[in-house]
Amino acid sequence: MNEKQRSIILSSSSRFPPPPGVRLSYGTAGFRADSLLLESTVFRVGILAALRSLNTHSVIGLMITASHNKVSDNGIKISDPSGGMLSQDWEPFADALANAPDSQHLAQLIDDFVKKENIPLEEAESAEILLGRDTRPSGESLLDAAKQGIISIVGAVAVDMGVLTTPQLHWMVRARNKAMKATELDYFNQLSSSFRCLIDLIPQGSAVNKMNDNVVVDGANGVGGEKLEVLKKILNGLDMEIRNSGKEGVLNEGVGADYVQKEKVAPRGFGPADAGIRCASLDGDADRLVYFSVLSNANNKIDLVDGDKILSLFALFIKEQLSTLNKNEGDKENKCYRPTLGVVQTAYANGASTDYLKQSGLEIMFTPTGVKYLHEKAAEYDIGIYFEANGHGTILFSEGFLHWLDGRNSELALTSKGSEQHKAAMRLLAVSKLINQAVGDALSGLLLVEAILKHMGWSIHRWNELYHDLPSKQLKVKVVDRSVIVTEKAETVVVRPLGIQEAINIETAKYPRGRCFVRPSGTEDVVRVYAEATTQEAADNLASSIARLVDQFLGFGNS
Ligand code: G16
Repeated sequence: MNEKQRSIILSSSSRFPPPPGVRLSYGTAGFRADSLLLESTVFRVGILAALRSLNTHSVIGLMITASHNKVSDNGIKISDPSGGMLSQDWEPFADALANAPDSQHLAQLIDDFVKKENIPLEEAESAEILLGRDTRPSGESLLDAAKQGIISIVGAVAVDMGVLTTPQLHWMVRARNKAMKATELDYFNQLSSSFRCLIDLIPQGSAVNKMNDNVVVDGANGVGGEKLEVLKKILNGLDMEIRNSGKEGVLNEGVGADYVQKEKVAPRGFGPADAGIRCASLDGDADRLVYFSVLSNANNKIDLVDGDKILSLFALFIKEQLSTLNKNEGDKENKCYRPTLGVVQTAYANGASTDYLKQSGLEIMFTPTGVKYLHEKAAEYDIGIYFEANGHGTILFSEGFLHWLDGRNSELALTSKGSEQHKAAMRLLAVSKLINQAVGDALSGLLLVEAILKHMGWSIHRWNELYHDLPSKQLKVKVVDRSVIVTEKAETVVVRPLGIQEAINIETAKYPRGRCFVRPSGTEDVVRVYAEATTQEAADNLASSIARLVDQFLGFGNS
């Protein structure tokens, strides 16, 4: 790098010194920590984004959010040109940048990386980074740190897109790089028009009216609630009430998808009066979605309809449309395209969901936790549906399949307009526009769930009856150093520290249909424990005994 560039980096980075004695690592979805520790990291990720933009000749996105974490935390997620998460190849560089001890080391790291990757620095190339933030109070100053990092690279421009959901920012990055309309209004218009299209295609005379039309949404007191209020104004065909939209309560405190899914209780603002109503919950940056219905006679207890069931609903619908589309077509060339259809889950998927999907004839793949892994796997199919049980997921359509589908749709419009086959083609096209192709998106996911339930004429109870979840329990254990745990086989086996997996196996074998795994969180400073068994009591006991084991092996000895 030339002297001018070097001196800009040296002088700007000296204003953002790293906090002493703190080591941050790029986790499940970027960097996350107490917001007071993050300025330097966010500044440096700004530099990384500018280099990534130069390297890919594309627009990159930076989202200031800590998603489901508490309001005093913050973090930064990076969107690659495709709208997906930062390429995993760059994660070690992100780690090294975040932990460079001073400006000199930082400049040297950048210089070495630029040379190694052949990044066209100082070659009159321009870089553009879209910036978004959630509603956290620390967001504005961190966004400023990101901007300073970006403009430390000569030729790089930062564009502040304001307060957004994470999936909106990823959608915009993808749209910009595909030369498509990419404003927030374009996003809302695409969602509302494709939703309307699905509603208009609902079969006449089906049980449509039998279901309750109203959905009540918990906005986690975050950006998702705010954005839903905007979307609601232009939506036609959905009766939606939004609670916890952030005007009063605290972000993610007793509200939101993570709380509802992990605690299996109703969020604040919901109670027995809501029994029987279809309810949904978003997380703090609106990239997760779960449904629930409040039970009438129990203390805030709910029937949880989690990401696994959303996946099952989507998979059923897609399969049904594909089989209608290919009906009577035999193997006629060009008319009948049998796309590869696959679903992707993690070890957190309830065993009953996996059994159900297998029985439905679907191909299932498993990856470690983190959408970066699931998304990559799902992209291997013509239609790849991925969901984490926590409600993060989407449906990916390959370019090749969409190209064929577009052509088939035009052909059917000429030869058999309005036929069942034609409608199936139109529905699949509408789904591909409604569901976010960049990343899991609670807003677009919610609209798709609502459209499919209307199409099927299903209540939330009918949907929940697809299969019965095995009782499960999740716990968090505070340990001295969570990075000591190393797992493999999609996080189902601990290989380090030695001996812990054997102890887990012995404990798990005591429970009929028992299943259990532990893994270090990539967003919180804890080790997570998941247990499943045939009764709730057994799942609770198994989780507690494994949590004790984790504590014995690597804890503070405080179980
Ligand atoms: C992020 C990731 C998700 C992951 C979650 C929890 O979600 O995007 O894929 O499931 O973290 O990760 P961990 O168990 O490692 O803490 P979010 O919604 O918090 O950004």
